Amino acid sequence: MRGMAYSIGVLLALASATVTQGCIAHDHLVQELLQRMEKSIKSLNPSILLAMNLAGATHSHVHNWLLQEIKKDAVERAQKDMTSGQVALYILALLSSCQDPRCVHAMGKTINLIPILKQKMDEEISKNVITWYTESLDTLALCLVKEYDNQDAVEAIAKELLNHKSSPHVDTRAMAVLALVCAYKHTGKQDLIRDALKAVTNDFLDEQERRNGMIGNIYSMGLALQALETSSEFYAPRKWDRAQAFRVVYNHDYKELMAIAQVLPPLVGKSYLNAGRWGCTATNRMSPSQQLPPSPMLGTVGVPTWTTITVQFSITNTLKNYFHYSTSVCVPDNSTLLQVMKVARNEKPDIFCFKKKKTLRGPFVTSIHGLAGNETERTYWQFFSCWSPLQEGVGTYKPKNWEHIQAIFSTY
Ligand code: B12
Ligand SMILES: *[C@@H]1O[C@H](CO)[C@@H](O)[C@H](O)[C@H]1NC(C)=O
Ligand SMILES: *[C@@H]1O[C@H](CO)[C@@H](O)[C@H](O)[C@H]1NC(C)=O
Repeated sequence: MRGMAYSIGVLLALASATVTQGCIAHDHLVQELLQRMEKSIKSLNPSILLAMNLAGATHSHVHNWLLQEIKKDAVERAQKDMTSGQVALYILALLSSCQDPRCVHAMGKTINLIPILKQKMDEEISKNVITWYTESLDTLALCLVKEYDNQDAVEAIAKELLNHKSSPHVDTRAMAVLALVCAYKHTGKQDLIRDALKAVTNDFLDEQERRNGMIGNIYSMGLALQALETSSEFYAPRKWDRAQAFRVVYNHDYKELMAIAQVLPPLVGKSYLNAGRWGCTATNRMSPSQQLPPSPMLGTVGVPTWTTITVQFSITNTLKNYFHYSTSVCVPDNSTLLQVMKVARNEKPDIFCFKKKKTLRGPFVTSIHGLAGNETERTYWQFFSCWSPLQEGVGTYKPKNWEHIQAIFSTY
């Protein structure tokens, strides 16, 4: 492998005439690293799921398995056993998997990771046990889920970067750069953040020039590349010799899982900042066999490029005996909840069967999984988006991508 990695480095160092060849070699390296990661997964690791998603490797069994296990683990352990940094990584991993970290559902339980993260972060800050790396990672996760109410942390990170310009590790400063780049647009402290980002990124560029491409050590390169890739507006007009830095990475034969997981995203032009807004609809395309014929009512002329969304649907009855089932379905964007339920029924008829009746307001769901509401007993199927009751019926309500819809057998 070292030989291969070396020749890739040489290839990429060549002039633009060989760009195509370079790309092919580069793709091989990415594939090779992905395979290594998949083969050597021994324990649950959100960073690996995150890297796979950013690299677009979302179709393997390993990926699906990992996602399910990560969700289970989050539901079981986030509150009790995890540090704020771990919760933050789980949030990034889930976000990049097009899952809503506010509504993680596994094994019959649903949790919201955001308040858990905030609470743990506050606790660790007040006990002074938090590291700058963790505080930055937490801030990044909160920023990616659009929670901007932790300005104190943002400010503290920026000040730390300015006061101790080169003392924290490259990894720590790189993570801080990612957090601050995300926070920059949503803060009142733009001057402070700009100064901090300018200082750190210039410091990285200086070090790279001095050390022939190396910033920190070979294991900080992943995060350092991510940081420089996303912060060019803060070191402009200075230019980054990207090729020089990448050559260091190409010439190293990465073996450790975590090192691979951090270096893969920049190799595919991504950073952890892409965990949030990365094209979920693009990765969740329906397989041809699942596709519904285009509805003539939608009147789309050009067809087959509609986007799809993933909706989680679960049904729970705790009133009469007990049952709980959950599934994810892929439907065209703009589908109603009724369409979601029909896809779920098609895929698993014996579980997600349901009946409805026509009313003046539209379809009313009378029974699910063979269990019907009853006026004498004052029971009915109530619908929720996560834990908020829907304010519309299944015939008109249109779930969003990643939304978790629950039908819960309830009384009124
Ligand atoms: C009582 C009531 C219920 C009762 C009805 C049972 C009963 N035996 O009374 C129960 C608790 C079952 C119920 C359920 C729901 N309801 Co309701 N319900 C009402 C309420 C307060 C009065 C309806 C009524 O009695 N009208 C008088 C009778 C004589 O007229 P009716 O047409 O025969 O009424 C029937 C239908 O309205 C039907 N029904 C009741 N709710 C809904 C909702 C939908 C979407 C449909 C298609 C039918 C339906 O049940 C009524 C009795 O059989 C209305 C308020 C309102 N402004 O209308 C909300 C109302 C109709 N419900 C509403 C909603 C959202 C729901 C749910 C979807 C809530 C949820 N999160 O699950 C569920 C339906 C889920 C499903 N299984 O499909 C909304 C509908 C809004 C909209 N955009 O259309 C309303 C307007 C409340 C609101 N948000 O202000 N509801
Ligand atoms: C969504 O569906 C409604 C009908 O249910 C239609 O009127 C509307 O144009 C559709 N919007 C898009 C963006 O397809
Ligand atoms: C509703 O429940 C009552 C009392 O449990 C029962 O007698 C009745 O048959 C039920 N109605 C329907 C339609 O199932």
